[in-house]
Amino acid sequence: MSEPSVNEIILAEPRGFCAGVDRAIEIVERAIAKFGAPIYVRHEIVHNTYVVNELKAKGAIFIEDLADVPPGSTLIFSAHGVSKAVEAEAQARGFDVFDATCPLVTKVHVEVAKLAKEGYEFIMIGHKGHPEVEGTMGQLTHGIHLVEDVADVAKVQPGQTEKLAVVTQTTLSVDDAAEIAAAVRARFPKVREPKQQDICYATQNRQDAVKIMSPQVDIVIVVGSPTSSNSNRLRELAQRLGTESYMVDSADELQPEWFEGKTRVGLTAGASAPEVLVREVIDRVKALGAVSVRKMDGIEETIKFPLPKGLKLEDRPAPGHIS
Ligand code: 0CJ
Ligand code: F3S
Repeated sequence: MSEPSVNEIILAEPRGFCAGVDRAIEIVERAIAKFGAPIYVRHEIVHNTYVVNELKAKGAIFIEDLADVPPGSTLIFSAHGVSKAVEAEAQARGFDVFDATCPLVTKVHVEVAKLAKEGYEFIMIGHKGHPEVEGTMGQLTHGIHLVEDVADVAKVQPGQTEKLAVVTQTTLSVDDAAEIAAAVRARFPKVREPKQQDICYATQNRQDAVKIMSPQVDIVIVVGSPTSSNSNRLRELAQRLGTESYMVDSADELQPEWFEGKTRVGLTAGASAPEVLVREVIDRVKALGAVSVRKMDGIEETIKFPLPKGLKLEDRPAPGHIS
């Protein structure tokens, strides 16, 4: 067995937290600061073990079923969004609700509601069972059909084909989604597509960075949790580009044998993975011999989303509201 030979770490740019994740975490932290613990959160606020554990320690309680939330509680919806049914149940139970749904997911929800009123049915491209897909599909009671891959496009059976629109999950593989959308277009030539794709800027930018980085390195490490769609897509992309690639939830998961015979290590992080974990991975890879850390050139992200009303340290909103 050869000795680890790592020499350089190349950091993808951009990587890690996006504006929607920053906002979602800040909503939970501000709610705890303003109203006191416990604050209930429906689903992991973002798909990251470290973030969730930190917020648990501060007083957040993560639940899936609203029946587990005591009456009179403050409840936060995760960044992935919720269905109309979940929204209605939260209102019926009288919780103080703060909505941490990423505004770019809400934009998709709004588009679905608007076109549905005009008589459209939808083909949704996404991963079955993912909370964002459940939330977006759950904007309607019927007329929204999920396709996960090109094979599904041949099988989907909309009620009509005159008014059909495509929507997607925000965190898909850009290339896979384009291929599936092309298959939808081929089968339903009149299909309406979003003016701007639903895949968000953060997903696009992190995948673009991996495309530039992968050919320059011998191994790619992605920091992200197993449940994180966008993080999984980064690992998969590097692997497809021919670079051995691993995803780790923390530095402890790094295996020294991965680095044997590798000189340059590419490092990136999903949109829900904090920079502190990237720093820990850097330290661990340095211990394997890396002497330099180089940041790639890349797009600078300046987008920032406003917080919901009622969390700007003003008056407490009335019970039963959704902000
Ligand atoms: O769905 C979203 C609005 C993305 C949230 C941030 O990433 P993450 O890892 O929590 O969620 P995905 O599984 O959707 O990537
Ligand atoms: Fe929003 Fe995209 Fe981040 S949808 S939460 S900006 S990954």
